[in-house]
Amino acid sequence: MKELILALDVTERDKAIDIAKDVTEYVDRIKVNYPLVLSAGIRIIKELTTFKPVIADFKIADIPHTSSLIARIAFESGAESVIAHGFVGGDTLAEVCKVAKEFDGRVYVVTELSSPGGEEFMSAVSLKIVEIARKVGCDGLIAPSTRVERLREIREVAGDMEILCPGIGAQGGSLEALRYADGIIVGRGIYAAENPAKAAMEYRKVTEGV
Ligand code: OMP
Repeated sequence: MKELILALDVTERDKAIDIAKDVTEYVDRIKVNYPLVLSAGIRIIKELTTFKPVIADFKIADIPHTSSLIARIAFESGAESVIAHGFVGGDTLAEVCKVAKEFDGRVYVVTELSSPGGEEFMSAVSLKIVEIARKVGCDGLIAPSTRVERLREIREVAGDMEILCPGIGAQGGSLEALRYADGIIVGRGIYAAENPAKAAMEYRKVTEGV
């Protein structure tokens, strides 16, 4: 069985809570990104933890000190893991991992974005990002379901590091990603569906079957 993570990119607190309530039995974790935190406030993380563990997707991408402050706020606000960009280099990743350890938290590192633009710059260095994330001791990687062949290469370098794949549904990514990933991240395919619970249940069936 693989993990199903809801990317809750809505911009209203009440809507976020309603959707979380509706889908909670089908998803393993909830990922919160800037659209929700900037509109509902950082307290939304704690609120959502009453349903499922929350990943704070702040795509941390700054100098080590600033990045460590961001990670600390995320963990103090109740997040169980954070997402950082890998292109910032090993010094920033090491600082973020240090903070995560204090909270027993996890750090996921973006290898290359799942969107077409991810191929313009990030593809060229994503395998190196995997090596650095691994060396520094980060827990997992975010890798594209939209480029399965690249995902396979990332898995080869990643060894047994956890890999989570966004892009399925709205971005046209392939469920074939589940061959190499430990879990999938689905946003609009669930929260923008006419019936989010039903959509989540369908994705659950798929992730359960592999
Ligand atoms: P949907 O495209 O609506 O399913 O949402 C995908 C979610 O995954 C969004 O929250 C994105 O910010 C996130 N994401 C990507 O889509 N592509 C990536 O390469 C990395 C992420 C991420 O780090 O979660």
